[in-house]
Amino acid sequence: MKALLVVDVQYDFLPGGSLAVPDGDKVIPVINRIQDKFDIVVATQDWHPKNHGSFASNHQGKKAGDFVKLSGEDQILWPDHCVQGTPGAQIHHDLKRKSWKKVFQKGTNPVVDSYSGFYDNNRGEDTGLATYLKEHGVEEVFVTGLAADYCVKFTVMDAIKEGFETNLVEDATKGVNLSSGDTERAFTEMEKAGAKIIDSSSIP
Ligand code: VGL
Ligand code: ZN
Repeated sequence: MKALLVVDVQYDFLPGGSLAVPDGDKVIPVINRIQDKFDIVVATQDWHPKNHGSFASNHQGKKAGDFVKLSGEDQILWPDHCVQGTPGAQIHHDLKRKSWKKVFQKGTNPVVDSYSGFYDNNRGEDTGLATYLKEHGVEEVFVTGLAADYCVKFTVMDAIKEGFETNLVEDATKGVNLSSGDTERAFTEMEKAGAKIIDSSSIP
């Protein structure tokens, strides 16, 4: 069984959003075009409480891009984004969601960030995604969505660790590129870890 994972295609990560990924909206038609090719489609949703420790606004004198220690780990600070229940946290309405089986929310613990759709950054909390996919007989995953250099990369890395044959659909992801070249470096890292980087046109 093959599953398509749609990572964090939410208004705050799209042009006009608070943590906009340049050209992030370009992934939407690609995802819509390929999703019928999969046995299962699931999505992730960044879903933070307002007091989340990854928000610069929750640290006196800090701004987005600065670092703090959060539960003992280095944490880069972001603008407020994907606050539970706000319009920016919604998944973009142009995505065709009728066949989606489940949306896995992450980032709900205020003291730990959670880039991966599987586990939080300390690997303490589990969203249930790995168990869900295994229970449904999934052996191979195709990862799409935002952002290539954060949540998509971490999701790909955990998918590999969980034993899934893992593909990154290159034309269905875009990166934030806080530092120029971050997305290219993320692609190299994912490939080295064992992911296959593919174009959507090669999906049978
Ligand atoms: C993401 C930064 C903070 C992402 C989520 O979806 O890539 N990036 N939270
Ligand atoms: Zn976030």
